[in-house]
Amino acid sequence: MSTRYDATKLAPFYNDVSEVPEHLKKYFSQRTRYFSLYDKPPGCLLDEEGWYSITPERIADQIAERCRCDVVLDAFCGVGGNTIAFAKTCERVIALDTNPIRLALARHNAQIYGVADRIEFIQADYLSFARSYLSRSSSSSNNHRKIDVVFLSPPWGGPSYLSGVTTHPIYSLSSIQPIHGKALFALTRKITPNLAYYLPRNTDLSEISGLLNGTNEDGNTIRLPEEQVEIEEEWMGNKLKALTCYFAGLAVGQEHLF
Ligand code: MGP
Repeated sequence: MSTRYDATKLAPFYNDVSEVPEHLKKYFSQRTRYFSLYDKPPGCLLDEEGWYSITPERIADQIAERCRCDVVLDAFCGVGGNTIAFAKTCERVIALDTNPIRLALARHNAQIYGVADRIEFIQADYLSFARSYLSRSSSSSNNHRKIDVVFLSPPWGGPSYLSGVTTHPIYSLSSIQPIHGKALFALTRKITPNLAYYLPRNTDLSEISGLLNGTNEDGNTIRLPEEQVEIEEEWMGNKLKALTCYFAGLAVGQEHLF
């Protein structure tokens, strides 16, 4: 790898399980599922949040295939699992994260995969980015760049998302960070209707279908004519890992809405 951008001092690279903190060991044992090139020198790097929230590569590749387009926005890029996959199927990837270290790790990992030059890494809070993007688009500025697809893989509130607060561990979109998952959806739909939303496997399905019955803060309805949401279960072997929800032109049978 060319060392145009070296992040090796920003996070430890673990060679052996004995070096890994106890609470990260279960994730380390899945390292090559996260990054098949984990060991390729100088080695993929993950911070703690990266270890527990990265999308396994096979799932990320499948999502990226479904999101094939010119410009995709990865709103919460983390250490780059999805961003790298998008760079294989899309012309251009805009990758946002609020955390500069995580962004540096994502760029480092993208270099290992040889795709960094297709990605624009931006240190930004997605909510501010979205609002400023929308205000620029309403002023119809010429240098406004169209975003075709937005991918949302926000923080779910930590690795305890499965435990729930009741005897029925159903996950509610109200636990999504940094704002209610419904509000995050409504804001994003103003950028593009074509969005993919990566959610916990125990998410309340009625909340997901209810996303299409909401209104934006400006009172506009969110649903396109006859639109439905497609929910894809992401399995690895016999384990269900997560759900990906496809909206508008990303859902099978709704390509005309793209
Ligand atoms: P998991 O169930 O916490 O881990 O996460 P594991 O070890 O795969 O599951 P186990 O049941 O085998 O023990 C499953 C997947 O959910 C992870 O691989 C991530 O892709 C995703 N994920 C987990 N968390 C806590 C988050 C999160 O906060 N945000 C996002 N976007 N994805 C997450």
